[in-house]
Amino acid sequence: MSPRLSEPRKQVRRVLALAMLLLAMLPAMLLAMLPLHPAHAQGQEPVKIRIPITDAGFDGQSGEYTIEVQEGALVEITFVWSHQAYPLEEHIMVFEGYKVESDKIDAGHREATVKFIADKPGTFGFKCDLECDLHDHLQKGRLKVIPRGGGGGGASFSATTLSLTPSTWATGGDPVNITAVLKDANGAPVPKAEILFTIAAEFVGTKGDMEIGRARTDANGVAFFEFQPTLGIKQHKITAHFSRMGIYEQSESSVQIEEVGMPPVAYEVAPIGLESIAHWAPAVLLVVVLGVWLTLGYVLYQAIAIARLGCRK
Ligand SMILES: [Cu+2]
Repeated sequence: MSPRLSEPRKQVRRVLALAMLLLAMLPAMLLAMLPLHPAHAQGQEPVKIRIPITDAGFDGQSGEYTIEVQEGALVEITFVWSHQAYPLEEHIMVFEGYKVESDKIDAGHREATVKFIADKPGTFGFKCDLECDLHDHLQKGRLKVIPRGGGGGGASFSATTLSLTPSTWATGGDPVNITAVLKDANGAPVPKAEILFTIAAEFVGTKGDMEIGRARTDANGVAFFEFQPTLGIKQHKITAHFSRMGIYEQSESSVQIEEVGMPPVAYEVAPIGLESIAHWAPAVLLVVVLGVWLTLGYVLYQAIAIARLGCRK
C-alpha cells in the first residue's frame, strides 16, 4: 500500500499552494495600483533655449537668426523682452509648421515660453506676429530640426481629452451651442488649440465627415461652436477634432443631436419671399421714378409761368 495523505493534510497543501500563488501575483498587483505616469511629455529632459529680444532683433541680430535642435527633442524656447530704446514694444512669437505661439511679452511681462516636441525635421520660420516698431527685424527666426536618423526614441506627446457639451440634445431646427473643453492628462486646460468640428454626412451615397467650423480654445481650454442644423436628417453626429500641437497628443470626441420635427429647408423658404419681391420691385421703382420726374416737371412749369408773369409786368 502506497502512503496516502490524510484529508486534513491535503487541505493544508491546497491552502499553501493558494498562498504561494497570491504571493507570486503581489508585485503585479502593486504595479497596477501605482499612479499613472505624469502628463508631461516623457522620454528626455527638455532642451531649453533662451532668446533675448533686443532693439536690434533676436539676440542682437536683425537678419537671419537660427537655432538648432534634434528631431524628437522636447524643446522649451523662452523669449526674453530686453529692449532699451523701445519701452512700449510688444511681441507675440509664432512658429510656422509647428502651430505654436507664445504669450505676449512686453515691459511688464518679459518672458514667454513655448513648448513643443520637434517631431518634424526641416527648417521652420518663427517671427513676431504683432505690428511692432521692430517688426522687420523680428521676421527671420529659423528653427532647424536636425533629422535623427534611424528612428526610435524621442519625447512622447502628452495625452489630451476633449469633451463636448451641447446646449440641447434635441432640436427642432434651432441652433445648438456646443462647448468643447480640451484638457491634458492632469486635467489642466490646453489653451490656444484649434478645434475642428465636422458632421457625419452622406454625399451621393458616400459617407464622410464634412467640416462645419473651427474654434480656438481660450485660457480655460474652452472653445464654443454654434451648430445650425440644416440637413434635415434625424440625427446629427458632430465630432470635434484636436490635432497634435506643441507637446499635446491629438484627441477627438463626438455628440449625437436628435432632430425633433424637421427644420425648415433653407433653400425653399427664403428664395420664395425674395422672388416675389424681385417680381414687383421693378414696377415700384418705375412708379417712384415717374413720380419724381412728374413733380419736377410740374414745379418747372410753374416756375416758368411765374417768370413769364414777371416779364409782362
Ligand atoms: Cu514684435
